[in-house]
Amino acid sequence: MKVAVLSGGIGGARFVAGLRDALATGDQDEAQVTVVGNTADDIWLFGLRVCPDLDTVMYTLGGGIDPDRGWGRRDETWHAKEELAAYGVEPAWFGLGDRDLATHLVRTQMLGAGYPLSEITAALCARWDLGVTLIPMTDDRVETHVVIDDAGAPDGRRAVHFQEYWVRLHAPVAHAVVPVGADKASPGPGVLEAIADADVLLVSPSNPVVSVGTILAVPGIADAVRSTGAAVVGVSPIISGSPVRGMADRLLPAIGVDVSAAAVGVHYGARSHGGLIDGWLVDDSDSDALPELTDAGLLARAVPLYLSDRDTSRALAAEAVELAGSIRRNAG
Ligand code: FO1
Repeated sequence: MKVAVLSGGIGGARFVAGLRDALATGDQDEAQVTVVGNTADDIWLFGLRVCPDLDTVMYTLGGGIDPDRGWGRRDETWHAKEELAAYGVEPAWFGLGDRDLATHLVRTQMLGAGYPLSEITAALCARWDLGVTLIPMTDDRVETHVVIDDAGAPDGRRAVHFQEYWVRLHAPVAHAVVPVGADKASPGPGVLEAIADADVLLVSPSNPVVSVGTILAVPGIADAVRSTGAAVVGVSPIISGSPVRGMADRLLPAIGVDVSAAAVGVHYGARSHGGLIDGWLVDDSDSDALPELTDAGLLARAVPLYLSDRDTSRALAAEAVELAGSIRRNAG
């Protein structure tokens, strides 16, 4: 069985880890999982190219992630960061650990040698033995910028890079989210094929605006999702009106979507109504949303959605695969 997943960082990575566990214990033939990773969070820091969502998936699946932070490396030290701060070099607000720096040094060196991000990602992942294939959504530059209030600016607003918005500014009110460069980007190698050839396409519980939204903003990818023969199942990133983690509650209003499991499902839309998904999983606590989702043409189920550990991640992934299976059976 071929499974493709659209994933951002922490939540998506944990979901994919659960999926790998769920498929390993199932009686399916050897399942192949391809993760299309968001690259719009990527940033140049100290001359190094940092790809937070790709690295979070790579470290999480490879066992190198710091389990408490959910990002960066376990057993990390921060000597380089301390030395940079001692030199007064900015930005001091982004935590680059010593082990993590090696990843960015390899990536930057390979970029300088002319390798595309897709080949660099494959080279980095070879060390980690993920059990899934991780490919960037595009090899081209796409960077999410967020428009926020700025009393000092002429029109009272300014755009900041997503990492500054999230890590330094702690997600203030957002007026717009702009994936800079998306309109000129092409899907990365293997992306359209992974989506088209999949039996199951899963939209992970990542941020619908700056993770899934940015993947879908790369021209061609949303159309590939609409036309794939796969059963497409999404997992709500919102439980009882709040994001499981991160800042989706700050960014959804910027695109006019309410902060609820139902609103995000309707935002993605049922493929039978011209949208992007067939099935939608919400948390048990949001089961009152099921009628609205059904009316919108979605095959919706309420299941335990909170990813607290490997068992809950595996159980959630198994529910998503099961719903996809029933969609495929119904489709005949
Ligand atoms: N998130 C933080 O809240 N603070 C940090 O200092 C930080 C550093 C960092 C370094 C490498 C990396 O791969 C991720 C890092 N993140 C940090 C998380 C990152 O901002 C998010 O994972 C994504 O960009 C949003 O999902």
